[in-house]
Amino acid sequence: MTLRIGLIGAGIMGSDHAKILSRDIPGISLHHVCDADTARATSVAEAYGARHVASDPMAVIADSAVDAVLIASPDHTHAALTKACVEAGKPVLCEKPLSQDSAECLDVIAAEVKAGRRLVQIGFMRRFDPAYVEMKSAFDQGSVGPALMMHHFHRNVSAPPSFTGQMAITNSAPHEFDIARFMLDTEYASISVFRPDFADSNKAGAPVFMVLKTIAGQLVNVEVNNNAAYGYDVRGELVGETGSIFLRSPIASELNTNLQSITTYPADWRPRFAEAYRLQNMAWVKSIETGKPAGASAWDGYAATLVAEAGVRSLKSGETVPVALVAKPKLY
Ligand code: ISE
Repeated sequence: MTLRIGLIGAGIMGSDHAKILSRDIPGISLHHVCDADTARATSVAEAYGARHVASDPMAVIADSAVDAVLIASPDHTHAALTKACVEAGKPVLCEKPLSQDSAECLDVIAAEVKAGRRLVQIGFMRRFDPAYVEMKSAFDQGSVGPALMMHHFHRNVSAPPSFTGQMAITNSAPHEFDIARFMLDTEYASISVFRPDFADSNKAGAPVFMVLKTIAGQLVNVEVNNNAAYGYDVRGELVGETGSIFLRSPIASELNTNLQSITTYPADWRPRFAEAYRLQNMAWVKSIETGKPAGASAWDGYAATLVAEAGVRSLKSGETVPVALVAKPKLY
């Protein structure tokens, strides 16, 4: 059986997903590609063998030949499109964040609860990244004892042109919010957000430094710097009572020359997390075949968005903002 995929959004991530699905994942075909820019949709459709092109995402969701949908359109469209997929009974992999508004996430959750089955996977691909997987397995085996702290830094060369307002907190940081709660298997109690005094806060993706407390009392700090200039760089460390687990980026080679050792940085997240995306998309397709959900759920999407929302409030008020989730539905 071939699983026919509808792709909504044919920009940077949409075309990358089309490539991964067509090149690396057996048993699927790209059937329908949608983008507001039909030339862009056509070029992705032609490159990866999709027969149908649309500019209206609802046409993809309604297409009876589409078995499952991958959403990689702009952030503000994610929740409504994900909800439409759930209402159409179609499995959906939605890029992060599920929304920048936690109320919209709750709408998606309500739709999924009504459907009575898990249909939504959120693209928190780091859960599949071999380095984070190793960190989790070492931690779960008790190698460093109970967790005390987690450090994260997340740097991009420059903020994409689509970045506005507080997207360092609402678009980039949700990866960190998700991976730390996944790693520590807990939720957050509060967040405080700081910005260096001399940073131009009008600049899209202006740097932020956040300190979160989990309900178990652990501390999590996150630096997001979307204009770091030198390369794409994500690191982390989980500090336990008897040791620490440091996250290393995969390095293929190291050049030793002129009394130096040189490694290179990727220009953005795609090479760094290429394997994570591949494994995530594979797990998604497998979860549709087996009916067993994989990866981050709509609930996880809501949890990350709720923290981001509290983070934006903290940045504006200068106060520590509590985070209080609604009761978790049994479905999750
Ligand atoms: C981007 O949207 C991503 O998801 C990347 O993984 C992240 O590193 C980047 O900061 C985001 O803007």
